[in-house]
Amino acid sequence: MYLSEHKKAMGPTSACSDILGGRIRVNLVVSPSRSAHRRPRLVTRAQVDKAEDHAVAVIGRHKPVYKNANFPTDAEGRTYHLGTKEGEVASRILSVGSVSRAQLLSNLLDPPTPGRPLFQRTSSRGFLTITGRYEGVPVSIVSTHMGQPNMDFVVRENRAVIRGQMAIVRLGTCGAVQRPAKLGDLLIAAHGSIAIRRDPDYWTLLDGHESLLHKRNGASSNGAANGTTAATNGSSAAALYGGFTGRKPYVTSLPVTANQQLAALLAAEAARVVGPDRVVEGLNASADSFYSSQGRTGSDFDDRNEGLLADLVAAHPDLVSLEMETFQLLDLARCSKGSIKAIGMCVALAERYSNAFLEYHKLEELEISGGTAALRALVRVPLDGPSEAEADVLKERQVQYVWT
Ligand code: R1P
Repeated sequence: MYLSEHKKAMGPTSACSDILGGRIRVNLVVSPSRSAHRRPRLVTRAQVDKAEDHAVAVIGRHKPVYKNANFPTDAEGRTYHLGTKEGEVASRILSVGSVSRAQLLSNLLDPPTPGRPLFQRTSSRGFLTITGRYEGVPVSIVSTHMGQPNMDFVVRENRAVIRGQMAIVRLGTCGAVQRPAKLGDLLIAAHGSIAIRRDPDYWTLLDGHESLLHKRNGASSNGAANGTTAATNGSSAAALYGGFTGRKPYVTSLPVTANQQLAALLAAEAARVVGPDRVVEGLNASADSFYSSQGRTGSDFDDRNEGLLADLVAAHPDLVSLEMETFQLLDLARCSKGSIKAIGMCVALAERYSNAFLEYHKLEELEISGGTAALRALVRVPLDGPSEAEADVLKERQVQYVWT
């Protein structure tokens, strides 16, 4: 469903936010109390294809035919998870976590021309892509959802449908790990990002979990169930798999760097929007869990993470933010053979050192501030266009661009 229709369906709902003297109307939330006829219509993919007005969501398992198992695309060239094709995604992408943030920030785009609404597509996996222009330059806003695997889909599948160099800015939310980062600040991963991973082998070796060894030793299922097979205790596992000494429950990677040109542009634009005292540049850490590998403690699981945050800060004095996607973005950009410039910036939603959490009603304005800075940086960063050979191929294929 296009945005204008989305707004019609939602009705004039939520708050207006003032930013930079401009008034931005935000239509975000479908209240559960709204009458059924106002809720977005759910249709099957077959109905979407026939419908004149695109639907807000796609349900069901009907999928087109995919032929290439190595990198599946359908007959139209649409990618498997994001569902977009060449011409629908701009080379400058703002990646945000949630669908509602993507919809909110689409209000910052140049107003669409009459009869030509912003391009919007929701894939069967729930990835939303909105394409339009910002300050006249084509940009896309993509909801990336949570975690490194989802960022992997977004970077790789967008790379596949865009020719020439790309720029990707992530605008997320995060925990502020230490001062000077504080609630509501914009934290920029200018020093790059490390990854933090919970290492399940730590528990395997510690507790002597047996399944792996049973398989190796050819144990019968009965033996495995009864734990009677030889060499199935933790020390045997440790002997086989490298020993327990020095093993830690959480593994951190070396840092990957961010694009410094984009980082400088983003820092300057963020300072212009919110003021320099509310922008902090430093190192980010992306964890593979919101809980254990971000040092959140609880009694339901044996997580052994009580000292994790202190260890991270001691090892990385410039660490400012803790979230779940930036590392994957920077890592893929680093491996993109020079074809992707990337940076991450997050609104500090929590202070991990004081345990404070931002009042949620303040988030929307901060998202708009961060989104404004990110879009400004995105349209200013220089990018190489497609090579001559690629341009020829595009011409031959007569690709239609949704922003023209
Ligand atoms: C966890 O609540 C989610 O919020 C943060 C984390 O990285 C994770 O995705 O970012 P987003 O607000 O962009 O989703």
